[in-house]
Amino acid sequence: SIEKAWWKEAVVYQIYPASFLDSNGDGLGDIPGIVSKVRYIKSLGVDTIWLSPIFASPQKDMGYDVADYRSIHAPYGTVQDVQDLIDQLHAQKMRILMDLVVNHSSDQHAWFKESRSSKTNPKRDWYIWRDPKYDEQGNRKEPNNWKSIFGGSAWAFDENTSQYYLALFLPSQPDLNWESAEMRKATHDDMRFWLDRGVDGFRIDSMNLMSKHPDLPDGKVINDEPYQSGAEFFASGPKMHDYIREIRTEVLDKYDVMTVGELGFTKDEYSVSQYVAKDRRELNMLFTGDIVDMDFGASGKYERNDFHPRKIRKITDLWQTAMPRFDGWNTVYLDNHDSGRSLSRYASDSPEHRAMAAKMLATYLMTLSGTPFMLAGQEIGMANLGKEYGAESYIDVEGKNYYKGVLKARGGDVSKMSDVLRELQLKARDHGRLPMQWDDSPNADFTTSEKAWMTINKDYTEWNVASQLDDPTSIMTYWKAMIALRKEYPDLFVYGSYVPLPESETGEMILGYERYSQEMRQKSVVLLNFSDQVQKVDVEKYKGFSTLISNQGGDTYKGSHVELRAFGAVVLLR
Ligand code: ISL
Repeated sequence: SIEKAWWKEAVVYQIYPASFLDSNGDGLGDIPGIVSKVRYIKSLGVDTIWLSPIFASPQKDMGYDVADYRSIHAPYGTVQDVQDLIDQLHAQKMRILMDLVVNHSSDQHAWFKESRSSKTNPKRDWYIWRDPKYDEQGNRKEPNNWKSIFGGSAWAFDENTSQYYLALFLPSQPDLNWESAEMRKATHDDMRFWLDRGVDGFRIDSMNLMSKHPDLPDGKVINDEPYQSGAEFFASGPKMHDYIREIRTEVLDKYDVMTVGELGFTKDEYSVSQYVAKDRRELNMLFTGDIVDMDFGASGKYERNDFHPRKIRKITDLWQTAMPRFDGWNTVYLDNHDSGRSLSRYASDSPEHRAMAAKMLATYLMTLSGTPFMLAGQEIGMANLGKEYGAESYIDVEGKNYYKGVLKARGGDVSKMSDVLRELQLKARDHGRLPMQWDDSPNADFTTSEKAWMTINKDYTEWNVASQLDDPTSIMTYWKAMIALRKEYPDLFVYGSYVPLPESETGEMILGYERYSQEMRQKSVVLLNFSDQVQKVDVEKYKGFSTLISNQGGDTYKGSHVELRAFGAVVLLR
């Protein structure tokens, strides 16, 4: 049987600090804004928050470029404000996770400034420096062919010392060299700085990129482009598990905390399980990425690849059954700050389906094993920016770089960009970062400034917190009920076993699964309609079950079958 733990029973609420609430009228969210909403967050039933980075940063990648891990980006507040937030959360018996961004730093970090100052600087090897290569004509070339995750070469040339440094994201985000024991020690100290202030754990950014193949070999060439992925050599390198175990024994084991690692590129279930299998004593859980990439193409995020319910069936079945086999634990999530809203991508944000679809997805998140993570705004059915927003509305560096690259390749002809715009409208990171919609007053009450730091989705006049708070039929009310059910039935929904219902029983548009508690004391059946059509499911074999919750109201049983409305969700219990 599965060992119980607070972090397995937690329900986590992700806050993107820039976009939650602006308390001082500068157009940008801030820490005091979050403090003022602690009671609101608690009222949802969630018990833990994850804060995306709030640290001192030039904000080239919205704080994922940290210049000093021990001070706070001034417009967000101060270390004292963060202490206040930690204390207020703890007073409400809630917890807080911070983002640990240590695969790379900002180029404005004191460590990098020292490192780049000379080849003999003691911190030179805290980053990854290499000599240039030269082609037959004597032209300078990068040390290898790796492609940056944000486009272009993964190497940046430094004139001062005539060497390249590795930067897998932006050139202003140099990769730290985890081979350096001194650098690792300094990073451990930074972690302790926050743990000693009461932080309850970390979401570890780009976790498995910390160990690269020591020879940094060329990536496999799969097309005629100048740069190739190289991920087979920079993800989950040979020392990855050593670094994680060292963090455990040197730092984390001295505190009662949880860790969730962001895991990219590594996909096979055995390798994945090695980070979270209990006997390995590494991390508590992972973001495996596949669930937010279901509509990405083989050649990259913005290649068209339509969502189909079969994809979520496959991924859900895979991890729900693999984790117990390896005695590991996982997360359950559909949204984060790196993509479009799941409501708009995997379900529907059209006016007639939006509320049903948002509730259906909430049902998914709250009835599976693993620790659920929701993104602020999910509780009110926040959606992507609509079709009326053009390319100029997209300000995030990832989408912008992509758009610029394609535009250049197409000779700068904007009229040829409609396919790219369509993909941005679905998947751009901007959608996951839209300011929170608090009420229908100007700027959704997110800020008193005339101009928010980014677009506020104009649908806020209808879709906002205030309008849903006291409405028994609202998305928010349903979310609260779903979270409460998870807390009421942990043996079933948190720790229970998972049995998939085959497509032959549910039809291809329905995701169905059974949950069993120990010794089968409780049994539950979850049926989720991922289509905008009515679907019928035969439930003859579930005689004696009754409806625990449903997003479609009224009686869901029609004799021997359940009739699911468009985006309907039904949970049966016995
Ligand atoms: O954003 C992505 C897809 O749109 C991912 O490829 C993402 O870059 C990757 O998952 C790593 O993400 C994390 O580290 C990045 C940062 O930009 C992301 O916001 C963060 O979640 C660099 O720190």
